[in-house]
Amino acid sequence: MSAINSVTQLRTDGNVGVISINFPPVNALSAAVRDGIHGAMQAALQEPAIEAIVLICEGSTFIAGADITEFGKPPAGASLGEVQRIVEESAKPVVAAIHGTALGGGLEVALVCHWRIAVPSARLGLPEVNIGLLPGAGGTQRLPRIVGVEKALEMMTSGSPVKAAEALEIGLIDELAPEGGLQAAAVALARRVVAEKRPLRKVREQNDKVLAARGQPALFEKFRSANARKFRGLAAPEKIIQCVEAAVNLPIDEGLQLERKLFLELMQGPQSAALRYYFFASRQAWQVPGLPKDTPILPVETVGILGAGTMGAGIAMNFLNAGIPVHIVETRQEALDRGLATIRKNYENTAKKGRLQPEDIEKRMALLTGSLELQQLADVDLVIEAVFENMEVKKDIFKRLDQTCKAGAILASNTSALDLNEIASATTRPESVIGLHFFSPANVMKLLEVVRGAHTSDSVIATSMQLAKRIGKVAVLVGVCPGFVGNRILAQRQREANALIMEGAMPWAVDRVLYQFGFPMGPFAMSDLAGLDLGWNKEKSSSSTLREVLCEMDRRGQKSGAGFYDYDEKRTAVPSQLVEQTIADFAKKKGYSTREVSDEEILERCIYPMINEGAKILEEGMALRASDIDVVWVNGYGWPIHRGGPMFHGDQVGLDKVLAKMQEFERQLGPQFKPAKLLEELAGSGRKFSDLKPAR
Ligand code: 3H9
Repeated sequence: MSAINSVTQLRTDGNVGVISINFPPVNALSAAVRDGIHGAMQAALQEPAIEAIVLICEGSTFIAGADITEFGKPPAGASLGEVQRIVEESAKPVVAAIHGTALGGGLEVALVCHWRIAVPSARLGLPEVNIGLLPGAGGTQRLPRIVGVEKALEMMTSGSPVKAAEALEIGLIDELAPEGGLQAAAVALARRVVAEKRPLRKVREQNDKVLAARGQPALFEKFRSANARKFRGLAAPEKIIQCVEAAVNLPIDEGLQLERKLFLELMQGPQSAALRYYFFASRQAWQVPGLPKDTPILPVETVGILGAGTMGAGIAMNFLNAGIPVHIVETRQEALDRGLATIRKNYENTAKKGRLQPEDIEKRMALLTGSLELQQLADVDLVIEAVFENMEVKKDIFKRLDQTCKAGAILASNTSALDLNEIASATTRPESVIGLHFFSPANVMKLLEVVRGAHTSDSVIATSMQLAKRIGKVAVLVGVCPGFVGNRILAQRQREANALIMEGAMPWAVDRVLYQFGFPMGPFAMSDLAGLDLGWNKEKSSSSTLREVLCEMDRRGQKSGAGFYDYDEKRTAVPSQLVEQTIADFAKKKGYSTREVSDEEILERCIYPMINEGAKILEEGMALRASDIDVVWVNGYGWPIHRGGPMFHGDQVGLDKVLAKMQEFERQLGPQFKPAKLLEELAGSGRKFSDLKPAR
C-alpha cells in the first residue's frame, strides 16, 4: 500500500491496483483529488504486477462532482481533462466502483473508466444544470453514447440521478455489487476482464446510439417544445441540448470542443453564479450560529395538531408522510371529520397520479387519529396550533396546552402574523414555545419559517430544525416581527404593485414584468387564483379598496370567472377593458393622476423595496444572514432560483444603484421608500450583503 498524496492511496490486491480516494465530505474533484488519481494512475501503469485498476472512494460516496468551491479560482494541480485522459487511454482496464452518488464530474470520471460497477443504493447523474452549468468533462458527449439521446437529454436537463437498478438497465453500469461488498466485486470484475482478455471498452468509441439519432432534428425540436415551460428563462438546458445535437452530428472531439466552449460561457454567466450561490445558501440555512454542537435534541415521536382546517390538515400530512403519528384536535365533530376526509382525499389524488401506492394511503391513515379533547395531547412530544389568527383565541389555547401537555413538550404556533412572544406569555414555559410557520398548501410547499421567540430554548430550536429536515422541509430560522421574513417582504411588493396600477400601469403590465423577471406569476394573477374575496365581507363592503369594488362587481377571481382578468372556460387570463375602466374611475376618485409607467419602473418599484426591507430585517437581526432571506423567497414565494434571491439580486445590481433609486423614489413618492441604514452603510462602503457575517 502506498500513499500517493494526502487524499489518495494505491493498494495492490493480487494483480489488481486499487486506487482509493478519501476527501470528505463528498470526495469532490478538488486539485488534491485530481492530482491523486493522476499520480496513482501513473504509478499503477508503471507497476508490472498490476494488470487492472479499480477506482473506489471511501466515506459516504463516490466522487460527487467537481469541487464547486474551486470554480472561479486560478487552476491548480492536474486538470480534469488530464485525469480523464490517463484513465481512458490506460492500456490496463479501469473499473469504477460506485457507492453513494456518482454525480457531475464524478460520473464523468466513471464514464472514462472501461467498466462500471455499483451497489444497489448508488445513484448516478449529471446534475450540473442545477447550478446553471452543463456537464463540462465530456458528459454531454459520452452519456448519449451509452443511454441514447432521449434519456441523456432527460437526465442532463432535469439533473435527476438514476438509481443503480435503472443504471444497469440503461447500460450506464455493467454490474451490480452486493451492498457492503463493492470492493471485492469490483476487484473480481477487474480480474475477470483480465483473465478473459476482454478488449478495453471506451465509451467515446461507442457510436451506435448517437448515429441512430443522426438526421432527426425533429427529435430535438420536440424535446424543446415539450419542455419550453420548464426551461423558461434558463440558459443551461438549451446549451445542453446543443451539445447533444453535436454528439449526434459531429465527431466526438468536435463535440467535446463545443461542450467546453458552452460550459465556459455558462460558468461566466450570471445564472450559474446565482445558482452556485444558492447551492451554498440552501445548505448554510441549516446552520444556527451560537447553538452549541452538543445541544440536546428532544425526541419527537408523536405530534398533536390543533385545528383540522386546510392548514392543520396539510401540516398533519407532513408528519404522516414521515411515519410520525398525529392526533388532531378540533372543537366540532363536523370540522374534524372534514379535516380527516380532506387528508384521505389528498392521498387518494396523489395515488391517482401514480405517485403513491394504495397500501401506503392506509399505512399513513393508520397513523392518524382525531378527537374533540385537548386532553388527548397530554403525552405528545410536539403540538402545533393551527387555528384562525386571533390573539385571544391563541393565548387561551396556549394557556390550556400549558396545563395539559407533559413537561418538555414543544408547543408550536403556525401563526403567520401574530406576536409569538405574546402567545408564549400565556404559558409558564415560554422556553418551550416556538413558531412553525408552514406555507399553504402545507403538504406541498417546501418552506418552513422556524420562529425563535425571545425565550425559546436552544434545544427547542435545534429539535425544530432537525425535525424540519426529517419531514423534507427547507427550514429558515427567523425572529419575531410582523410577517416574519417572507410575508414582511411580500407586503412591500404588494404595496407597490397596488400603487402602480393607481398611477397608470395596468395589472397585466405589472404581472408581465414580474413574469418576465422569472416569477411563475405576477401579483394580480396570483390574487385572482387565491380569490379576491379572501377576508371580504359582502355586508360590510364599502368600496374603499379596488379589491372591494371588484368583489362587489362579483369579480372575485378565477373561481367566479373574473377578477383583475377575464377568464375563459380554459381559465386563460385575458385583460379586461371593464377592469381598466374600473381602475381609472377608482384612481380618479382617490385623487391619483395617471401617467405612462415604464417596465423598468415597474420592476424597480416592486423589487428594490423588497431588498430594502431585507436590509431592515438583517439590521434588526430577524434573519441570520442575507442568504437565509433568499432561501425563504426561493422556496416560499417563487423567486426565480436562477436569480439567487432578492438579496443576491441586490448585490448583483449593485447596492449603490439600489440605494440611489430608493432615494429617488423617496423624494418623488414618499417615506415608504426610506432606505434602510444597513443599505446606506453597505452601499457607502462598497460592500455587499454577502460580505456580512451571520448574526447570532
Ligand atoms: C461539475 O461536476 C462540473 C463538471 O461537469 C465539469 C467540470 C469541468 N463541491 O449536500 P450536503 C459540500 S459541477 C464542493 O449537505 P448530502 C456541501 O456544501 C458539480 N462542496 O450533503 C456540504 O458542505 P457543508 C456537480 C460540495 O448528503 C457538504 O458537501 N455535482 C459539493 O445531503 C455536504 O453536502 C453536484 O452538483 C461539491 N460538488 O448530499 C453535486 N457537493 O457540510 C452537488 C457537496 O460545509 N452535491 N458539497 O455544508 C450534492 O448534490 C449533494 O451534496 C450530495 C450529498 C448528493 C452529494
